Amino acid sequence: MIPASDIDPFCTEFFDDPYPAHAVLRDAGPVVYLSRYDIHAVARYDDVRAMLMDWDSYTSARGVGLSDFAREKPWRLPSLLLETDPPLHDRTRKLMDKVLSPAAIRGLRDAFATAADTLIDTLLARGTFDAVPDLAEAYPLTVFPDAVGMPPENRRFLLPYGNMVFNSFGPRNSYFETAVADAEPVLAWVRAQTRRDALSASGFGAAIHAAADDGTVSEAEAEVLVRSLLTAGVDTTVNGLCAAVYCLARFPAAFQRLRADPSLARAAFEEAVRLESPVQTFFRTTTRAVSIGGETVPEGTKVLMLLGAANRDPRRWDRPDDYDIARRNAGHVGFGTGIHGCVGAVLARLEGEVVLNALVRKAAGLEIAGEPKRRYNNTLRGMASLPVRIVAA
Ligand code: OVM
Repeated sequence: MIPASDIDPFCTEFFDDPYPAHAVLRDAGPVVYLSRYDIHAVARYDDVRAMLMDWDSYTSARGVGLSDFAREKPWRLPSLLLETDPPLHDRTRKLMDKVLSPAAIRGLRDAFATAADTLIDTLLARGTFDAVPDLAEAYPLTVFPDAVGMPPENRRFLLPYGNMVFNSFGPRNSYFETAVADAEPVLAWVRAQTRRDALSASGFGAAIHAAADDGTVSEAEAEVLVRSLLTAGVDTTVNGLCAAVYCLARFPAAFQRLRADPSLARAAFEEAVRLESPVQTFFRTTTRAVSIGGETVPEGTKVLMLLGAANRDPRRWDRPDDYDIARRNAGHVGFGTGIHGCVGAVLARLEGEVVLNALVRKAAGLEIAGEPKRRYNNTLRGMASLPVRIVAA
């Protein structure tokens, strides 16, 4: 018997404090039927991980949101990475793996570190600032579009665009509708940024378009792959950086430990991604009857993977709710895993590392200086405002 629950994982109360509901869903069984949406959900670490690894039983090509592309017309032109299966997926993924390879990202390190130092110096001079717009958004909005090869104008337009797409993976609720209305004015601009002639000759964008020359992808496909970068490359790292600042502010011992050894910056960012899981959920659709923990789920079923719940599953993690920058957190699913595991993770980790490294080298402490305000999104966990104070070391 698959247990049923009327928990709504896409409502304000859930977003405000998802953790009690995560525990209920994990404890109910390996798979739970969510009656509100007529979907199934998986919240335990082992089962989420097994689903991520089994792309053949759990397709992405029917959409990784609530909507089933076999039954509903896709809301946007599907992504050539996220919303595909092998073999199409492997052709585009191979290209993106090359464009975002560790070697390519290594070449960005100095510029990214300099930008982080400059930003933290500016924030130190102010003392009190809002860590969301002034740090978590400001940093990716400079370094990432630079790396893609975008012009300097209108980069903030990427935020409402990403907010819309990440909302679109959930139900057509008021968060989605509001996000669509907010993004409408920037849609034409984003589209235009994906064209070859909009992008500088160096950068990820040009590297993707160069693959159109040898026929690896078509020009139209290259534009859709650049769209993936612009969609998935900003809001995710914004919420990752926000998560890290929020963790370090709430766990002052971790901040001091990091200050004593800034080489832990990479681990500190990783642990924030585990604990806060900026990308909370994705769906898969079963391609056959599957067994989850001994329960049979029929073909054509939408299954919600609660990455955030898996990353705090006490079956897998000791003191799961502690921010412990020294823990062995390899294997967390904050970046997913398997063939769809985050293609930009190397870049995201570089951003997290250099920002936290600059912060703890230059600041003696970090504290919350006002009421944090959550930003509600059907997929992303993050904040609209996080007032903080830092003082120079
Ligand atoms: C894409 C895409 C969009 C949103 C998220 C994502 C986390 C990918 O268009 O490929 O991965």
